Amino acid sequence: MDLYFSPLACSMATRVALYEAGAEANYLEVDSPTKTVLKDGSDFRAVNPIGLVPTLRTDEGMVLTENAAILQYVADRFPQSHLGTASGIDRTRLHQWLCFIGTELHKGLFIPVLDRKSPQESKAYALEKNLSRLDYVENYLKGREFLLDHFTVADAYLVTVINWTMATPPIELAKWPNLKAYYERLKQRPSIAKAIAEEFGLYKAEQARRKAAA
Ligand SMILES: N[C@@H](CCC(=O)N[C@@H](CS)C(=O)NCC(=O)O)C(=O)O
Repeated sequence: MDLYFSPLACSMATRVALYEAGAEANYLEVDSPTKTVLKDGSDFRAVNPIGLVPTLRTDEGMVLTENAAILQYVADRFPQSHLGTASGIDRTRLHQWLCFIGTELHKGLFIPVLDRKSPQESKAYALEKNLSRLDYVENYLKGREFLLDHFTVADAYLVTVINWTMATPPIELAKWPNLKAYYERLKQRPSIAKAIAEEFGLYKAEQARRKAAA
């Protein structure tokens, strides 16, 4: 299995899921601006024409894209890890959270605020329109350990997205104490601690490369 990723990007959720599952995988770093696979200098767009991570190549050679799909694939592929749920309403709830995180938080709130090229007006609009989505998560998490009744790939995705608050000063996590406590708690989880530590190191190396090339 090959996971194409960029350091600390949303692809980290799949890394967490693979660590949770104890799965063997090759982690192939993509330089996002140039869409180059660092290991061999190849063009990532030959694998995924829209050049987005995560992209997963399965052991059977199928190429999968989109966080929600890849995360559910990993959960199904390694059922003993209990990263997903049984079919029925629990599966629907899992799907609901993956879609919410992917659309309302990841793309609706964080990307416009994080993107250096996004105009100030877009950042302000995203904050005005979508910051309240965090109030929703805050209320939901009251008295809960996880999004569902056990750790799932949705938690791996939520922690990955909330981890970006370290680079989005207008989104002060301290304003949402239940969410902050959830994030701090899950960051101690071995799979998440390992993924953040490794990808933070790669992120710093990536920043140094960019600085040297500028
Ligand atoms: N809809 C996609 C979005 C994935 C996405 O936005 N990936 C970002 C990293 S968090 C990326 O690859 N950005 C590079 C780019 O925009 O060129 C999914 O859910 O997988």
